[in-house]
Amino acid sequence: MTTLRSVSLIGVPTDIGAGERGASMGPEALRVADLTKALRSHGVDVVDRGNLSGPPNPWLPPVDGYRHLSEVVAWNQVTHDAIYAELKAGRMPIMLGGDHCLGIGSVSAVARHCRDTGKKLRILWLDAHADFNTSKLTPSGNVHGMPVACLCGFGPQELIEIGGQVPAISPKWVRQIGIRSVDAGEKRFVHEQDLEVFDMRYIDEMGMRHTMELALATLDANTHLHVSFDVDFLDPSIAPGVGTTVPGGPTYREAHLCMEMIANTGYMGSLDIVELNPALDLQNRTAKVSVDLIESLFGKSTLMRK
Ligand code: 5AB
Ligand code: MN
Ligand code: MN
Ligand code: MN
Repeated sequence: MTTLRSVSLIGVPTDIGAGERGASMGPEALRVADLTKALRSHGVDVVDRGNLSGPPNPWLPPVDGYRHLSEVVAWNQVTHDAIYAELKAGRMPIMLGGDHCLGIGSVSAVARHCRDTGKKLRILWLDAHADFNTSKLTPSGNVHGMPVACLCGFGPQELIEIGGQVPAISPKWVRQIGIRSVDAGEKRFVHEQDLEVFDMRYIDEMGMRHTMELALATLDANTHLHVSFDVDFLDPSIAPGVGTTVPGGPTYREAHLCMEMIANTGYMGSLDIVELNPALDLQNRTAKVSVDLIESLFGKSTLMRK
């Protein structure tokens, strides 16, 4: 396995792009659920860099299709800078969100690092939602519903240029898994841009194993694999602590297999854990299940595997 075994945890305590308050407490909930200890138990060298800081959430209505745009830009800028610095230092960044608008800063930093090093980028977007809205399409104005579109160059200039090149990524590099809630206009745009989506219908029919085989196909030793794990990917029965629950998500077993198959590639180079909302959780259950799944991402398995 070539997975980097030196990890830096970066907390980004904000809910600036969300439609519900509370994701700002996500980083601390993951720490309370003993993320560092869990990773160390798998031989990972872990440094917790603490939390980034940025503007408070003014909790205002959207303006021209975006809620809190200038604050969203500020948080994503510091996120980009921190993640880019870790990658440059040869460490694997794990971003502890925070809401999913932070995927803009995180993935644009990873894309920049891939340009620097001549690596191919593959992004796994584990989510109930496609996060492919624009200011014209969004039903909410919440930027956590827009990061994939922004990364592909569809969004406000100050947000799409954070990684230094527009677009930061191509839709061809993205595989979305677990999708089961896409808005009407967003749906058309997903098709127009030809995003590769393994929705729940696909997973129901073909199974998680086949889904992951396809999502992880054509990777090679020169690939940087980024995993953007929106905790609402999981079925709400095992992950109630999220602001935007959608029934009918992957079960505990399916999610485990998904993570194990990612681990087996050995190519994961960066990870986001986002949208965990402790204010809606039950005794930190969602943080605990997230830590459990992250352990699988780092190679936890019952038996030795060939
Ligand atoms: B998440 C919705 N599509 O745009 C919108 O949790 C929800 O990062 C977005 O995936 C959910 O407001 C964003 C209705
Ligand atoms: Mn999301
Ligand atoms: Mn989501
Ligand atoms: Mn959400």
